[in-house]
Amino acid sequence: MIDERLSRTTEAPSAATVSTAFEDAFGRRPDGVWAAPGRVNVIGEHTDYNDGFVLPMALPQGVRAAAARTADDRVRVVSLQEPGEPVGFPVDVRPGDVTGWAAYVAGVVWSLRSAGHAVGGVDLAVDGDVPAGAGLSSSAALECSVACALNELFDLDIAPADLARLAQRAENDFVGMPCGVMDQMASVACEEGHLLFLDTRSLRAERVPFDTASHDRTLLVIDTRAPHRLVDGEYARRRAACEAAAETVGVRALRDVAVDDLPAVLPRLDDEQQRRVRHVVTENARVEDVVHRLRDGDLDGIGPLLTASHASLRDDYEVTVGELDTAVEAALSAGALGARMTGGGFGGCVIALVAADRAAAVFDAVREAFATAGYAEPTAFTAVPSPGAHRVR
Ligand code: GAF
Repeated sequence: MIDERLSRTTEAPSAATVSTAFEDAFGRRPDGVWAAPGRVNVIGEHTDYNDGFVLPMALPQGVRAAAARTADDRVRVVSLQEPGEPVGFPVDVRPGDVTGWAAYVAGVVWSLRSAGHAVGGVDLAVDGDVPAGAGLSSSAALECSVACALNELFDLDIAPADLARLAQRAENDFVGMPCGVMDQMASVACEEGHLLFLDTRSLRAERVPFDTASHDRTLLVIDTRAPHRLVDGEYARRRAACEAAAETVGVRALRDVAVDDLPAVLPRLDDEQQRRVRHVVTENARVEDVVHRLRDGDLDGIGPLLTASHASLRDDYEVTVGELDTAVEAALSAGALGARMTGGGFGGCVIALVAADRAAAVFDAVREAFATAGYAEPTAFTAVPSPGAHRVR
């Protein structure tokens, strides 16, 4: 039995609410409503921009976008999370023209049009319930809800993986965040009840069943509410170190280095690169190990691999902060089978695999440890693998 405090605190943004917001802003009904989810990554962190493996699942939380074509060549967008007049821009918007939250929307319009897709004028209303800044991919959910809406409204017929790449390009080249493709692929390609085992080089995906309830287990997501610190600069720096190391080693990407290659490869790199490379290479191996165990029905067996991933992110990749380490340690001390930070790091969330009847006790232990350390009060919810992006109405 799950403690009530750990069930979702917010109602899913409803199609009716976002449709009403659209009608209030634009004085007519939308042509349709599309939904795209946020995600948690079960394992495979900072591997996607190294052409490696990831294993995310979609969350029930996400963004809904109500949209309708217009006769002119302008885009207007309102957000229920950012009350105010619609943000407007021409369809031939360019990087730098729009900043703030609407840049994620403008970036998708720019990215699709830059790839030759005939996107015309459109009105949009968006509503989301992915906590912003928690590392649960609220930006990818926004990008992908808009990308799906444009794809259908303008009959573009873009395949999901291509849509994810275009949304990633919006974030890389319009917003200026050099992310990999995991979050956008998770948003468009995840399926209910499954993890997405994704090869980020080929974008080949396998859906791996993930039914924690049938094992009396729960995946607890603990939001440390630690403010993201230095995220953009540090993320870009990690990425650059990996790319430089790949060049030194003479491989296309670190994905091409195996664990057995490490003794020969590491001495050729500087100290910082050695640590980064060791993380990426061992993390890819852990993802494959987790997938093998899940295919064999060994859910508890993934626990130590999750914990090892956290240690590697803390010691070698250096993207954790005190709140993340404290949450993991407290969860493990209270009996979690495994725990790790999820997402880019420097704040955000921890996931913990726990016996279902221990979920509340594990969360209480984290709260107590946070109170002792003088950290802000964390929040938590239990996550189930939810559907990827789809049209709601
Ligand atoms: C962020 C990025 F957006 C992803 O592409 C990925 O690199 C992740 O950090 C780390 O695994 O969510």
